[in-house]
Amino acid sequence: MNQESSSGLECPKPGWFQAPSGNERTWIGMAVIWCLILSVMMPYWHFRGKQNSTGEAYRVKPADFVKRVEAFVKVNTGEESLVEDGIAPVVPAPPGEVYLLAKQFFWFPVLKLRSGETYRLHISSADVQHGFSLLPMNMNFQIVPGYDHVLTIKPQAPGTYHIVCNEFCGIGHQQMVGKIIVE
Ligand SMILES: [Cu+2]
Repeated sequence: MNQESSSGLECPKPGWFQAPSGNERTWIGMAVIWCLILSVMMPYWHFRGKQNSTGEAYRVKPADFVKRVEAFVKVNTGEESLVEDGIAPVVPAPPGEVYLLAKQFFWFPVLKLRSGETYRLHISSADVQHGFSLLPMNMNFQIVPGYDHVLTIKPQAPGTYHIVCNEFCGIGHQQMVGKIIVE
């Protein structure tokens, strides 16, 4: 019988499977053990890790979130705002709801927050999935369109923090850098 299919692929001969041995067996074993360790650590880090969010998120239509960001910027762009790098930072009064939009290929707006104050930071995407990575803190969150991710934050030290996108989101991904100023 001709075992060749119409696509030109051949069926493997009976008895083709051989149990892994030697180095292959060692590597598979290491991978399985590592998977088991991470299966335990992922829930553990959810409760104990300093850089993990509490998972507070709400459904929102991307267009509605954009409107909320625009309203937030309009209300909070007062005389206190200074133009830095050509972009006026938004200076929200604490404590309050603060909005940040991820969009191909920028973060909007630039936020100016006060050290020691508590804010509820809403982050979402207007288009595709992005990655929020706050530097130099190394705090990382997935930003998925359709979800309003809320982080309760309390900036600890004055300075300029940069937000980079760490999820490849398109041809201009590497330009996607935002800023949070803490004073
Ligand atoms: Cu990106």
